[in-house]
Amino acid sequence: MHRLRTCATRLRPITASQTAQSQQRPAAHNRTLQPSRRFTSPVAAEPFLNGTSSNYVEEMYFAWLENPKSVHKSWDIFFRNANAGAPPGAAHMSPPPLGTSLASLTQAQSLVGAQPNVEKLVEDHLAVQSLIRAYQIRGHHVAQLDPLGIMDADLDSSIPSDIITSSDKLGFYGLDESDLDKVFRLPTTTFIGGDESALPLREIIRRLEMAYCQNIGVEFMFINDLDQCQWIRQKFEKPGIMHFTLEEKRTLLARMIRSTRFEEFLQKKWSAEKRFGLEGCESLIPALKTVIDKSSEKGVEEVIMGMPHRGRLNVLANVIRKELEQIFCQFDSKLEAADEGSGDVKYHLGMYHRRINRVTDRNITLSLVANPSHLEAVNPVVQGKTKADQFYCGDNDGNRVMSILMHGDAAFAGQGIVYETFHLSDLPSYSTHGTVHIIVNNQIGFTTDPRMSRSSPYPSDVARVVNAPIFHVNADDPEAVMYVCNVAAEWRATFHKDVVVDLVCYRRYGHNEMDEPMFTQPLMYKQIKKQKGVMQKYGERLIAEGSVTRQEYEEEIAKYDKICEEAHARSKDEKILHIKHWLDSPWPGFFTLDGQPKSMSCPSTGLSEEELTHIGQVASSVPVDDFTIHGGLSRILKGRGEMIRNRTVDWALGEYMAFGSLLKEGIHVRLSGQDVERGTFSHRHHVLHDQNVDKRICIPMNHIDANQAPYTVCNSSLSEYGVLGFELGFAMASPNALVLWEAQFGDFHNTAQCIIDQFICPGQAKWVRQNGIVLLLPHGMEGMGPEHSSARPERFLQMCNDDPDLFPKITDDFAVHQLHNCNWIVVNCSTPGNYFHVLRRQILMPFRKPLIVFTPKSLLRHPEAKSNFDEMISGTHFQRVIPDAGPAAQNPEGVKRMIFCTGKVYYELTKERKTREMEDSVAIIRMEQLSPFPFDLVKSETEKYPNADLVWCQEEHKNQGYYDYVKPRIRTTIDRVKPVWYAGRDPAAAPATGNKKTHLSELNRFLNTAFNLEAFKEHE
Ligand SMILES: Cc1ncc(C[n+]2csc(CCOP(=O)(O)OP(=O)(O)O)c2C)c(N)n1
Ligand SMILES: [Mg+2]
Repeated sequence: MHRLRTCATRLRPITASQTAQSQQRPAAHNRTLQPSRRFTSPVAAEPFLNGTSSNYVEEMYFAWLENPKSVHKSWDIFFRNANAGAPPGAAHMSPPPLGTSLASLTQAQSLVGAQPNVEKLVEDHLAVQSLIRAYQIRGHHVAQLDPLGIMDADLDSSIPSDIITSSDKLGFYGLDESDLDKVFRLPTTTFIGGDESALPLREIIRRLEMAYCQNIGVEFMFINDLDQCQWIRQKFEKPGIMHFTLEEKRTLLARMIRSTRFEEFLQKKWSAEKRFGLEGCESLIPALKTVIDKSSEKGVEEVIMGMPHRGRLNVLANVIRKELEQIFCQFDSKLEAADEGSGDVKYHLGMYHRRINRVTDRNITLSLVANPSHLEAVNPVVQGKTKADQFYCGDNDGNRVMSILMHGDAAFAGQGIVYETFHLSDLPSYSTHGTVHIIVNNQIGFTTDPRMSRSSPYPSDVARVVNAPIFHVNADDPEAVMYVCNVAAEWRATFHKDVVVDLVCYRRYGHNEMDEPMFTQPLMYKQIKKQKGVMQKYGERLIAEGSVTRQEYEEEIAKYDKICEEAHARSKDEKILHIKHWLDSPWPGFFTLDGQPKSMSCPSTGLSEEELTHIGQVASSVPVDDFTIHGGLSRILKGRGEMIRNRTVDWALGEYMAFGSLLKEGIHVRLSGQDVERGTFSHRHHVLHDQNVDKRICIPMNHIDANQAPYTVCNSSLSEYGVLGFELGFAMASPNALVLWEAQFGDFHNTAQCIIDQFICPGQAKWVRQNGIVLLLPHGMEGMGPEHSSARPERFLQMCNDDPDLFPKITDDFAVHQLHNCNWIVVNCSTPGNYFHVLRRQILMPFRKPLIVFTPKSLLRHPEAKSNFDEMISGTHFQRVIPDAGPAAQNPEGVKRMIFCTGKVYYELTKERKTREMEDSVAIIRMEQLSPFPFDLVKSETEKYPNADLVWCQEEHKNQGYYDYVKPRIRTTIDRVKPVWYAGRDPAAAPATGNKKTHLSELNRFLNTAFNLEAFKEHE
């Protein structure tokens, strides 16, 4: 309706003869054109000049303005009537429905002169335009997508009423069989005419069917961009567009042969092994290769892929070109692993390979990212790695590096991470400038029918949220598959946006080869048993059309079978599995040739006084001219300046010093997460906003040194699973970057639990791949209630691999060795200086480990939580344990109690100790690094105070926090000669009380216990 009015008003002002009165008429009357035909379908209920046809009418109108003879006479009359002041509802009148009064008919006739057929002509043209549009929107619903011919890919067997499947359906448009041979002018929103601007209706319908209702179903009309829609239309509508050269057909057949015979070879040799075969979707291999060939032709040099189990071995063999013997030897159970790693090769390990693309003769690097069995979890990781590779090679538009993601139909529809990843696709700091998605849509998920596993018509509907075009294709038509894959790659190269290829196929066997599919899908599998394989069908088709001879076809098969046999023979010689050959992201130059760290020491993480001062000055200034910052921020920067002059730092400055110095040393720093630019707690302010100029920003961190590495700080979408996965992928690409993800509050990390459990914690053990990602998790009991209190230290600590019962051998380089052997590092720093050191250590260490940091909230502004430059200058280090430095340490023999603690509670403890005047009798020792556990330092501390009992104090509840982790380790350290008493909150289900008063009384209670030297006497 809105479009109609716009169109009608546009028609009017151009008319010179128009009267003022007629210009005002639209407001006075309801001038909407009413359709006089009545249909039941909602589409038909649209008015005559709806959004669909107004383009066409406008086009006609402008042509008529230039030359009234250039348009059909009917349009000439229509526009003359409109310009003469006929209201839009009357300039053209449709033939009246039955029962309309003669009077209205007479009125209509008087407006158009004595040419009643003209109205029919106009109406018929509009009807044809609607019909064309109906095919563009809904043609895919009737496309022949299912190779088995039993399912409807959209889960709906009904045929849209505006798609012409028989001539009686023409009535929907007010047309009939007699109109089929009439010639109609084609609107500019279609390309079916080729060089013709008009076609007979019969031919129009035929061409629409060819374009939209064969083995390809194109879903794109939801895209809001006209150019993009036009681009797709011309790719599918132009007559004869799906033409392949002989060479292309033969290559396609050869690829189909490799894909098919590879699976058959495995089936023959290892019939009792699970391999999640690709049978039923062998087209995946030529599909992928087509996307890669076309992208390589367009300039892409690196493709990063992520995929699930199905067809993985085939992709490794035939797309990435992993040596076949390396794959076959995985089936040998006697194989030994030469290096660490759980040998989780076949379905999970990644791969990296650089080779020449034979079609384009250009170099191409292909990698497949290692993935857990958690379906779709790898998606954001692939995107992050792709973004990093683009970033490091200065590929700002994704012209050189791209990603391809493969999916199963059930997982794509069911897993929320798919949606989260799509939502990163167009964000400046997360976009990889278009991903090609390929769904292996075998119309089943394990044993579940799609009608029970998704509520959307297609598995691909989630992609519509980002306006990605979706090409459904019958995977038993290899040429159609190749065609859409070419278009998908071209789409990405042209628009740098995501695109989906939905390969509608079937699964010849069960979920794996051991599984009986007939239990649950009897009819489907009866049909599958009858189904001829796609290689055979395509081979026969090419033989029939004379593109290959039968002999050539058979020779090609024999050739590949021989390659497999020979590789199999060679694979028997492989005795040792080098998991390191299965790395998706090698870090050249970072390790020795045997993959070991180049040293086993970590230099000082301190900085010179000048560097500290310089970075501090940048942090407290606005390094660009004419930039107005907020008054509140001016005060903050002034305060920072003051601190720097006093040689001190607070939390934000400590972080600044770490980031700034690493940047200066050429290390890229990337901080990502929700609202990280300012900081959730408004303490960071890494991005300054000009208060007078919209969107003008300044990032002082990028003004530290002329030769510094760039700093990326980016507010993320409101996602944890997606964004953490992305940053993990980013960190995977290079060891020379500090990549940090900050949770808004630490408790939100559990939304990304899958990334933590499946990738971060065990990544190195499973996939021999190190990763130095940093998680910043705001944590602490501030009386704010159960939400936002706990980052769940207990969970991270429970997953640490250090043995609680074994006291390790203490050597000079114990601390580095321990770091080298751990699966991740968990710290809770109590000072900005120590936070600064631990961040710098992350990069100065000769290897990479994930770092989990419980970060404070109230300490961000705590007057005592400051560090002096002396704690940060050259020669200083991260302190794993901060011993007591007060009166207790001066006279350790007299100390009655040692309190071990970590993080913020330290400040509550020291305050209480002071109030109680117990500084001589109680030593408070901070454990800054919880894991790997500082056995050596805990030992020396406990030995220092021989007469003291030993308490672990935490503000968290007893079943949470650190107690369960530290207690057995402290006991092991002291040979179990003393108990480790507990002072803290009682066990609880929720992480914190919601009542401020209860919070404080709990605090008082446990501080009481901590300082009551008699508290544990009765238990002794
Ligand atoms: C997150 C997650 N949940 C459940 C599973 C168990 N699972 C493995 S395969 C599978 C079915 C997958 O179906 P689909 O995505 O259609 O892939 P297909 O096996 O059909 O190729 C399921 C449920 C899993 N691997 N990951
Ligand atoms: Mg499936």
